[in-house]
Amino acid sequence: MIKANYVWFNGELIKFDEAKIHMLTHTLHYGLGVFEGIRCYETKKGPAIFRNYEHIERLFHSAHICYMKIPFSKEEIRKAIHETIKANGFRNCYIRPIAFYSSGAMGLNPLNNKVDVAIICWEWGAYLGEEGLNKGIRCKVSSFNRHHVNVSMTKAKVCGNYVNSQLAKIEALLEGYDEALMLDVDGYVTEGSGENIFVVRKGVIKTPPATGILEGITRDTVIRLIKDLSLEFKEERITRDEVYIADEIFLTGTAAEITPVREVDRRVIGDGMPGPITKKLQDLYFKVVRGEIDKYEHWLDYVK
Ligand code: PPE
Repeated sequence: MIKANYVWFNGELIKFDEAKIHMLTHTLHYGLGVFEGIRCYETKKGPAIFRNYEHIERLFHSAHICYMKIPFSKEEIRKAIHETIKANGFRNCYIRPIAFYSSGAMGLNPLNNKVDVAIICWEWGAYLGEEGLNKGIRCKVSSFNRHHVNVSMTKAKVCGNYVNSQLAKIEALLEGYDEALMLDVDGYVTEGSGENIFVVRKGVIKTPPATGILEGITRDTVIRLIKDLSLEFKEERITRDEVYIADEIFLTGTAAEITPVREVDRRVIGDGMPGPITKKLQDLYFKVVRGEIDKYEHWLDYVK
């Protein structure tokens, strides 16, 4: 059970146990809500929110794509995130801002309903398990395709988009895997149910272009780190068979951080253990988010 003391709701902090919404909440029925997932890490200068500005920017872009007007400014949301973390006394936590249509009219036009905004924080450990983070996870290519770019808006982090992710995730889990890999409608590799994907082959690191996937902020961070390390990098379409013969694979996401993949569809990847490039990027990523490298300190928003 997730536990916190306070959540932020429409401009004020309210007790976690008293944070309740109406049964006719429009987004509950139809899924047009937008959200973010952000992490705050303990650093030597206190807790810091990683790439908070970029996450808030994406929240507003998601809303814009969905014709939704968030009734707060970006700066108000940023301050609210700080307040929520402080009110709960968290040092390391996951932050979930969500904007959704509240009750009013039912039916498929949400525009006359009020937009509610909530920010919930909780302590969330390794998304795909400690063991997964250290030793790698097992993935299954999903029987569900990722969204066609003109069916769902994949650059928007929309609640309803996650039905597709959940079907893939459930299928993978029921079949004994840890995570799903999703192909687009043309059969190219896109992303995991809640993570972007990188493959390493013959020393070259590749990730699919940001069409038809969520433009991950961790993906962007990792690309920056790859470039700063002068490693060879390409953004290009990846096929399913290329995944099978990759030397290394890893998934990236705010929740998943950098999680190695050791097996896909019963094909062992590389030596079946996290490879050297994956480990190097993972170590560096954890140093960056914990404020251990000055060069990347500009990505931290210290909780004040
Ligand atoms: N693709 C998808 C579909 C996705 O949901 C995420 C984040 C990413 C890529 C990576 O994006 P970013 O976090 O900006 O690097 N998934 C979030 C939801 C996890 C959940 O289960 O809830 C997350 O990692 O916060």
